[in-house]
Amino acid sequence: MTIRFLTAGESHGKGTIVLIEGFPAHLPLSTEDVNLELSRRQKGYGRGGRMLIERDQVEILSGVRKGFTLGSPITLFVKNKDYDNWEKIMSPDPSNGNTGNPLQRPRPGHADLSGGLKYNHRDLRNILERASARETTVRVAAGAVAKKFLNFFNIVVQSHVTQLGNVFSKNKVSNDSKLNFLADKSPVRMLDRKAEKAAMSLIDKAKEKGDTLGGVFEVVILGVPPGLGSHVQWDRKLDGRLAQSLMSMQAIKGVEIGRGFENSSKMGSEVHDEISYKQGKGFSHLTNHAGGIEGGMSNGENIVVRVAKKPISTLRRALRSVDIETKEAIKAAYERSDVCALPAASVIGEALCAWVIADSFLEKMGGDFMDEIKQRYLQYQKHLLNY
Ligand code: EPS
Repeated sequence: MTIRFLTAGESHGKGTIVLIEGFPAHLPLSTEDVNLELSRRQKGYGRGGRMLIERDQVEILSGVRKGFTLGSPITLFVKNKDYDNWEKIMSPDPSNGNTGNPLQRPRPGHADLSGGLKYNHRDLRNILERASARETTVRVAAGAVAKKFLNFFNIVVQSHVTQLGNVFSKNKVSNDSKLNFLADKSPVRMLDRKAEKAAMSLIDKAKEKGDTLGGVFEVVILGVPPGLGSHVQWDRKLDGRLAQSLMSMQAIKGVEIGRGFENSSKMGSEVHDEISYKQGKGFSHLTNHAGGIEGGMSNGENIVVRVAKKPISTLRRALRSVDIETKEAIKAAYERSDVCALPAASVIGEALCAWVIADSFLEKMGGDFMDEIKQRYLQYQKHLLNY
């Protein structure tokens, strides 16, 4: 690991913050670069009342001077506008109002009960505030920095939704550099217009019923050189690192690289990507069923990762639960929620993948400032052609 980040913040607290460490110097970086990604995360059909309140904007607190990174830790802060409505309940200062009614009815599928048991909290708000997907705001901010870095080396991270509930997008995308341009135009990040319409009407139906939806999104990364990650040790494998990062996103229950699950029912001869060579271009594969990763290393093809998100666990038509104080069977708590946040998850997935690729790229190339890294990358590209 050459770069790392930590986030902090509660969903209805003052804001969320990310501390980024190890990023090289002389990378051009502006608040606009980050805000662009933050606004992409806020879009999507099926969001609830909260997104009408928030207008996420980053404040760069450290590590950037006059538009360039310094090589020192970068801190990015995003204010929660909703804090104004929650200040009394969430304030760190005990003399500034009381905590409101304790939340005692854990939601099935959320962190409420497990967290309450683990940390011995009797007000489950103390768990849900941090478990909330609001935290992904600053993961996307960190991802925006990684994306800016990768763009320097013509590595582009994009995504689209392939399935929402039981609606499947028929578009097969692997190497379209306009993928994000097209997906950004769709309220559900789908490229198949028929499926998009069906998905939106499914969201309407779920909303009417007080229910929620999940689905699958796909991240496609173009321009990754072979040799990122390593076969030699378990925690250096690129597929493992991508899966860990994506699985750490709220509500994610499945990750596959390439056609991971589909391939498992096929013969080896149908699955493995045959190798070819062209003078002046080097090695490549005739297909990309492996999703650009073999032996824990990028193989030079596009990296394709699919991610399954479960339906949101806060339901207006609440599910059965138990009051943690009275032990009575009772319906779970409900304040407000999104019906579907899959399009946002797709943008978050891009950010997480961008981070892992930037980390493994820096690990391979080394260097503390952009020109140094660029020189090393040029050298590596020469090596790949001469191999
Ligand atoms: C979330 C619950 C909702 C979502 C939130 C994640 O927030 P609230 O409880 O304030 O209505 O809107 O997502 C965001 C705030 C966001 O920025 O994405 C949850 O429980 O995970």
